[in-house]
Formats: sequence, structure tokens, C-alpha cells
Amino acid sequence: MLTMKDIVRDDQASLREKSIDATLPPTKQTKEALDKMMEFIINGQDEDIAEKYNLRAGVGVAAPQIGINERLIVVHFDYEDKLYSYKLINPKIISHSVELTYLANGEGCLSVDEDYEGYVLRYARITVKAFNENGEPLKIRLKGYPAVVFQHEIDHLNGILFYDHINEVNPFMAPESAKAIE
Ligand code: K3U
Ligand code: NI
Repeated sequence: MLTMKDIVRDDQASLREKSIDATLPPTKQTKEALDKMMEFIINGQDEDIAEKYNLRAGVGVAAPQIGINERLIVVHFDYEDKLYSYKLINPKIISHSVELTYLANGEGCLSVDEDYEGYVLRYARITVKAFNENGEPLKIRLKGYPAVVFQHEIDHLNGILFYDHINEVNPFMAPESAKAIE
């Protein structure tokens, strides 16, 4: 099983690389990587397991964070009575809103040990195309918090970290039209 020792931190150059597309149909290695990533996220959300293995809780993880520079992400969280649980291959944002949003408490990252305060402006609504672990195409429409999580994970595939988006002069700058997620 994966632990925090396996997580690539933001001082490592590989986290800043653009990942390559995974091959389709998915290989055994791709499926195993997705399974390990999902197990890691689910374990981190279990208080007892997290304490035993010193895991940080997270709502998703991207393959570059475990040292695999391929376009794979996993998300697993409940939001407004809906479960968002996906193992995705080659996810791509195919359209997005003009409207922006941000988490009022900012973002964190399993690859970043320090706290970075400030707003991370994200698209309020996105449509993502991807393939599931069986190689079947999916189209997922997301808004609000789930849209933020998917954008955070897809950023990892392009070597981008949440704090890259924070305004250096005024970290809490947001257009009036952007909606805060409390
Ligand atoms: O957002 C986090 C959280 C932890 C416990 C309960 C609820 C939420 C932890 S940070 C997190 O999950 C990152 C995971 C990362 F870094 F591996 F991608 C994802 C994320 C954080 C904040 C906003 C959107 C996504
Ligand atoms: Ni992250």
C-alpha cells in the first residue's frame, strides 16, 4: 500500500513535468496504479487507518504525485449527498464557464507540506472527458467544489500546483463575479 513516503513533494522536479497520455486500452500497470491511488485516498479518509500509517486525508491524487508521470487521476469524496468516485485516464477539460469560483479557506495539497494562504481562482463549471479503467469514454459535468477538485488534480498532470495560481501581490484578490465556496 502507498503511504506518505511514496508521495512526491513540491521540491522534486518530476512534479513540475507535463505528464504523458496513458496508453489505451489501459494496461495492467495503469489499472494497478489507479487501484493503488484509490486505496491510498480511501485509507487516508479512514481515521483509524490514517492514524496507524500516518496518512494525510485527501479527496484525490494524481499519478505524478506517486512518481508516475502519466495522465491518471483518482478522486473520492462526498459532496451535497453525492459520491464523486472516479479513476480516470487522460482526463481533459473540454469546456468551462467564464464564471470563476474559489474555496474560501484556500487549497492544500498532499505534495505540499507548508500552508499557502490565498484564493485559487478556478472555473465554476467544467466538462471533463476521460476514460475509465475499462477504457470506456466518459463525459462528466461538474460545478462548484467538485469542479475545483478535478481542476486541482488535472493541474498536477501539467506540473501546476495550487499556489502557482495565488496572486503574489494580493493573495486574497478575487473578482466580484467569482463565487466563494464556504
Ligand atoms: O482537501 C483536502 C481535504 C482533506 C480532508 C477532508 C476534506 C478535504 C486535503 S488536500 C487534497 O485533498 C488535495 C489532494 C492532492 F494534493 F493530492 F491533490 C486535492 C485538493 C485540495 C483542495 C482543493 C481541491 C483539491
Ligand atoms: Ni495536490
